[in-house]
Amino acid sequence: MLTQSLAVAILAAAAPALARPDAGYWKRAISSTLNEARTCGIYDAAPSVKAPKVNPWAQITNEDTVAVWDLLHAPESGLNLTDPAKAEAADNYVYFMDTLHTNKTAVLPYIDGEGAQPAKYARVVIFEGAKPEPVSQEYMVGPLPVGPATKIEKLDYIFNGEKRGAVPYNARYFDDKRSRLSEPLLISVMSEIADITEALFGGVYYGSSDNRTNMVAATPTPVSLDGSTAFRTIMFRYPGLASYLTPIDLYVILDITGLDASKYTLRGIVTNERFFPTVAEFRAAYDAGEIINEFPQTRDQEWALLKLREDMGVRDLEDRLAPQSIEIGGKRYKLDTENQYVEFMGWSFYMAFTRTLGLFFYDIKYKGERVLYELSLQEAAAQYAGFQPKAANTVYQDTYYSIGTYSATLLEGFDCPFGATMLNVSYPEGRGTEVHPQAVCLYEADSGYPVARHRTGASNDYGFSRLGSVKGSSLWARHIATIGNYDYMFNYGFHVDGSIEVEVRASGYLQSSPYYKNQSNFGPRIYEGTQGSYHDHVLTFKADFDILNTKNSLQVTDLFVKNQSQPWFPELGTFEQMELHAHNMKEEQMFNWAPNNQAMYAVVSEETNKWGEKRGYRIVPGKSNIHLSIHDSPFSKKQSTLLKSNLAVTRVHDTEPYGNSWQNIHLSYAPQQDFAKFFDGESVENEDIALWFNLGMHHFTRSEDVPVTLFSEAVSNIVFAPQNFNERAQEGDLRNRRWIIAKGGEEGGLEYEDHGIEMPTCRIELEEPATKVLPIVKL
Ligand SMILES: *[C@@H]1O[C@H](CO)[C@@H](O)[C@H](O)[C@H]1NC(C)=O
Ligand SMILES: *[C@@H]1O[C@H](CO)[C@@H](O)[C@H](O)[C@H]1NC(C)=O
Ligand SMILES: *[C@@H]1O[C@H](CO)[C@@H](O)[C@H](O)[C@H]1NC(C)=O
Ligand SMILES: *[C@@H]1O[C@H](CO)[C@@H](O)[C@H](O)[C@H]1NC(C)=O
Ligand SMILES: *[C@@H]1O[C@H](CO)[C@@H](O)[C@H](O)[C@H]1NC(C)=O
Ligand SMILES: *[C@@H]1O[C@H](CO)[C@@H](O)[C@H](O)[C@H]1NC(C)=O
Ligand SMILES: [Cu+2]
Repeated sequence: MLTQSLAVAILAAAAPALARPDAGYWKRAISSTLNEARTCGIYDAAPSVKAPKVNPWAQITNEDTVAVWDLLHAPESGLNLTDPAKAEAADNYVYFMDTLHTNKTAVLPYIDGEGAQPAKYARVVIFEGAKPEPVSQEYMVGPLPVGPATKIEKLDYIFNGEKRGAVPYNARYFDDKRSRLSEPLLISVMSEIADITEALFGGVYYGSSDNRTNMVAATPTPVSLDGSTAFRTIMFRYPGLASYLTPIDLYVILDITGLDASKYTLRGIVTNERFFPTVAEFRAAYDAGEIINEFPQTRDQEWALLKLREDMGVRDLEDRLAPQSIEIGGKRYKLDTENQYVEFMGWSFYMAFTRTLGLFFYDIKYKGERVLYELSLQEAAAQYAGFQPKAANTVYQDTYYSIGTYSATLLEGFDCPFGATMLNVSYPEGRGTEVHPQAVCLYEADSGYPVARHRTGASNDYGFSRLGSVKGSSLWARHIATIGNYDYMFNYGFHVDGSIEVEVRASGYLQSSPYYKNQSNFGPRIYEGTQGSYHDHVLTFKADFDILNTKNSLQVTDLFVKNQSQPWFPELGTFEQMELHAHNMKEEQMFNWAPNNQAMYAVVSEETNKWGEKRGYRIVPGKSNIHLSIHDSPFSKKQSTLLKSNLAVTRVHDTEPYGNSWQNIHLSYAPQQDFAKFFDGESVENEDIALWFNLGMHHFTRSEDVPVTLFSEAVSNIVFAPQNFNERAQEGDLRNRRWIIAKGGEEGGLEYEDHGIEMPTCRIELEEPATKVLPIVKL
C-alpha cells in the first residue's frame, strides 16, 4: 500500500493580535508540545452512536433486490420479461429498480412514537415494448422481504399525469435498444454523405461499432414533446476524453415515431446554419461550394484535459503543500454507519440514497427538536441557447439519467479534506447491487471566520477592554455526480450556530458548440473551433420543514417603505421610513425573491419562544438564486414548471413526494408529473408544508470554462437560519472561544480564558491515499 507520511509539527500559533496570553499559558502550551508525541488522530474513525430508530428511509438490501428480481422474472408474475441484456425495444424488460420512498404518514408514528417500522417497497420500471400499446410502466413491489404478502402493483399514486405510472413508448427513456432501432437509418444517411463529411470534417460515421467510424454520435434530450411522436437529434463530435469540447458542425434529425423502424424518416441535415430536408439538397449545396468548414475542430484533445500544463509556467512557492482543512482536534461528530445517522454539535439527521435522486436527508433535528422532515434534490436541469439543433433544442433534466448512479469516488485531500469520513453509496442494478465506494464524504471544516466576535470597553472607560471570539465550523456532507459532461457537487452544511446551508457547484466540460462567426449572441469563442453555448442551470430542491411538528406556516415579512412625519422634526415634513409588515401565505403558490430582497420568508410554528415570538427558520437567499429564464419553449413547457420560480410552497402529501418524474423530459406538453397541479388552492397556514427552492446559474460561458468550468464561480447556495427559534444566539454553549481581558493602566497584563481548549500540540501525520480511485463493485 502506498502511504506517504507528511509530518508537520504544529506549535502553538500566534495569539490574537490585540492581547498576548500570560506567560503561564505559553509555558503550558510549549511544554506539552515538547513532551507529548501524540498525533492529532485525524484518521481516527468518528465516534460511533446508535441511531434512536432503524433508518426507515434506507435503501432496500441486496437480498431484497435479488428476491424482487426473481419474483418479477418468474413466469407466474405474468410480466413476460426478457433478460435486459438480450432484450430489444419490442420486448418487456426491467429498466431499473430503486427504493420506493417511505410514506411520511407511516414514518411519523414510528420515529415519534411506538408505531411499527414502515414496510419497505421496491420501485421497478419495466419497459413493456411487447404490450399492444407499448409503454414504460412503474411498479411497486412489497412489502419486503419477499413473502406471501408481497404484491406487484402498478405504481400510480406518485404521478398526477393522465397515464399515471405509464409513459408512452415514444416518451420513454431513449436507451440502447431504442437507439439501435434508428441506427440503420442514421447509418444509411451518413453513408450516403460520407464523401462530404470526410472532405469537410475528416470524419465518417458508419455506426458506432464500425471500425471506420471516427466521429461520436450523441443524442440530447428531449426526443418527444408529448409521447405521440418521437424525433432524434444527432450531434457529432470527435471521439476522445474531451469529446464535449470538440463538436462538429453537423446535425442529423430523424423522425423515429413508434417501434416500426421501417417507418422512420430523415427530417433533415443542419450545417453552416442551414437546414437541408433531404440528402439531395445537402449534396447540391455542397457541390455548389456553399458548405464549408471554416473553423476546423482539433482531433488532439490534450489541451482540454484537466492536468498540469508545464507550458503555463510555475508560480512562486507553489511547490509547497497548500493549506488543508483538517479535523485537528479529532472528529467531533458521531456516526451510525449502518443506519446512516449522524450527530454533530446539537444536530442529528439520517441519510438515505436513491439511484434517481442521490442523497436525501431526513429527520433533521437541532437539540432534539425537529427542523426538517426531509431535505432532498428533486431535479438538475439545463436548457441551452443557439442557432443549431443541439444548442437550440436541448433541455436536460438529469433525474432522467439517475443522478445517484453517477456519484462516485471522491479524492481525499482534494475533493474532500484529508481525514474526512468516506461513505459508500449503493443502489440496485440488474439482479444485484452496485456499490460506489467513498462516494459521500462527511467532515467538519473551519468556516474561515468566527461565528461571532466583539471587542468591548476601551481600557479607561470600563477599566479593561474585553475581546470575545467564537470559533466557526460546520459539518459538511458532500457528493459529486458526474452526469455526462458535468460534475455537480452537492454540499449540505450543518453550522454550529444552528443554521443549515445547501450549496451546489458545477465543474466539468461545457456541452460546447462548433464556433460560428455570427453567433456571438449565444456565447464566446473558447478555442479554435469551439464556442461556449449559453445555458441556464436550475437545480430544484425540496425542504419539507417540520418546525417542532407538522403544523407550520410560511411567514412573509415585507419591508415596507412608508411616508411619515416626526413631531420632533416638524420642519422636515413627510419623508420615507421602513416598516415590517408580516403575514402568512394563505395558499399553495410559486413565488420569487422580492426585488432588492425586500421580503423575508420564514417557516414558522405556532409555538412561541420565551419572548412570545413564533419559533421558525428563515430562508436566506444566497448566491445565484435564479430560475429558468425561459417560460415558453416547446422543449420546456409543463414538465419544467418547477424550474420557473425561485420558490414554491405546497402542502405535504404522501402522493406528492417528488416535484418531477424522471421521464418527464420527453413529456413537455403532457407531463407524467405536472408540478402545476400541486397548486390547487390548499391552505398552507398552520399545516404540513414543504418549501421548494431552485439553485442554479446563468452560465455565461467564457474561455475560463476551458478545460473545465471552475467550481469557484459556478456556485449557488441558500441558508436556513433560526428565526426566534431559540431565545438567544446559538454560541453561548460553545467552548471553542476565547475571552480575553486586557487590563489597562499601571498594572497592565492579560487574563486569558480558553475553557481548557488549547492550541494543538500534536503532530499531524497524513496518509497519502489521494491517488486511489476505488472501482465500482457489483454485489
Ligand atoms: C411475451 O413477449 C414476447 C416478446 O418478448 C412476445 O413475442 C410474446 O407474444 C409475449 N407473450 C405474451 C403472452 O404476451
Ligand atoms: C475493420 O473491420 C473489418 C471487417 O469487420 C476487417 O476486415 C478489418 O480488418 C478491420 N480493420 C481494422 C483496421 O481493424
Ligand atoms: C465500502 O465498499 C468497499 C468495497 O469497495 C468495502 O470494502 C467496504 O467494506 C464498504 N464499506 C462499508 C462501510 O460498507
Ligand atoms: C449567420 O449567418 C448565416 C449566413 O449569413 C445566416 O444564414 C444565419 O441565419 C446567421 N445566423 C444568425 C444566428 O444570425
Ligand atoms: C413619499 O412621498 C414622496 C413625496 O410625495 C413621494 O415622492 C414618494 O413616492 C413617497 N413614498 C412612498 C413610499 O409612498
Ligand atoms: C403511500 O400512501 C399512498 C397514498 O395514501 C398510498 O396509495 C400508498 O399505497 C402508500 N404506499 C405504501 C408503500 O404504503
Ligand atoms: Cu454550465
